[in-house]
Amino acid sequence: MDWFSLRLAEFRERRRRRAIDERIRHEKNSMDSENVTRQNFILLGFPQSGKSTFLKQLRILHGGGYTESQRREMRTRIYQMMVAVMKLLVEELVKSSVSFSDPVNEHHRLSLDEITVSSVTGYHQSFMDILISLWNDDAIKKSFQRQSMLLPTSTKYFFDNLSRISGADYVPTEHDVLMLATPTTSVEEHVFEIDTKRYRMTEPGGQRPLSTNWFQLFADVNCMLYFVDLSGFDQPCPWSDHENALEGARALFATVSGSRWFCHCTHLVMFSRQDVMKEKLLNDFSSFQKCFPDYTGPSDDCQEVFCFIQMMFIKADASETSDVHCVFVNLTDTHNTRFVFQIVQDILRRPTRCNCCDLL
Ligand SMILES: Nc1nc2c(ncn2[C@@H]2O[C@H](COP(=O)(O)OP(=O)(O)OP(=O)(O)O)[C@@H](O)[C@H]2O)c(=O)[nH]1
Ligand SMILES: [Mg+2]
Repeated sequence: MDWFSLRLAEFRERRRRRAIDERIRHEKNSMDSENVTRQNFILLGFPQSGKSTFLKQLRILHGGGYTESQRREMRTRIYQMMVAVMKLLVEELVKSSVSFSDPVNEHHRLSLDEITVSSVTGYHQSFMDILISLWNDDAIKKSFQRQSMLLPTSTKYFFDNLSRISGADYVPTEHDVLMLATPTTSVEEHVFEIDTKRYRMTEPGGQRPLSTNWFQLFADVNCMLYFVDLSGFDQPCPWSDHENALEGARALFATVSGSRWFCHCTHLVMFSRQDVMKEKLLNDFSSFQKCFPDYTGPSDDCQEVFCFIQMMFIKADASETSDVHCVFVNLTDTHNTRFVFQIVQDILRRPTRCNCCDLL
């Protein structure tokens, strides 16, 4: 980056911080005058751990939800994700020199090659036909099984719903919105007013969790919501060769929980993808014991496994003064999230410190 660009970036950063500062001051003044209780949450955790999905749920539950036109606008992102995934599946097939079960798909493969993800800007019957034909091919299904660990978790959901999605009049449902991964690239802030409380939720997406650039966001935080994808126990950690993703999430939690920005607020660990983890354990897809040799219980006993994980995180909490609580949730289930959010509200009402699990 040259000198001018650096100065410009610094200037923008200063302006942004001033704006955040101003907004916090303004909010504080207006709340003081309105006699409203304020709760400031910061949402942290590995990418894809469910932070935005939780915010989407709160919007559905307490923020008016998504209008039909807002949902319709999300169609393109869904089509683009499906085209990107199909390209990966086809590429893997070609690399391993496997032929399609239906020879017509060789022709579709060439057509798909010509489509770039960014060129998909809306509905086209022709590319829907290509997707349907390829997805119905046994060779692609096998490619999907081999690659499933590397693909976004909701991929199967969208392809299983292809006949609905491929309709010209398709409008994503609220559940589709929840299932669609939307990586957060900048700081996102949402305010929800529930009864006489105002909840300000900040997700510093795409930022290193402790970047000092964002210290303004951490001022005045009552509660750190730390999201952990439970189903990562059998997957590699993106930035460590000797840990799995669950161990990596615990290590990051140990760091953020001890930081001076958060050591005095309530720590709430939200264990997401409880549903996916249960499926893996109950169907014997993965052995928890193999991934965590210290665990001595049965691998298919979800309650035992959840207790073990919960203790791992409670022990990892590095703050001496804050409360730490754990909740387990399926964030794609609105009912379950409503229940869990009530527990979160309850926890924040409690005056005393305790380390406990509030929902298994
Ligand atoms: N089945 C299931 N899927 C979940 C759950 N929580 C999140 N997901 C899915 O996980 C994907 C990623 O979720 P996000 O909420 O975008 O993750 P994030 O933490 O905001 O990710 P970044 O913004 O990239 O940091 C989405 O496709 C969600 O549907 C859960 O509890 N169960
Ligand atoms: Mg996000």
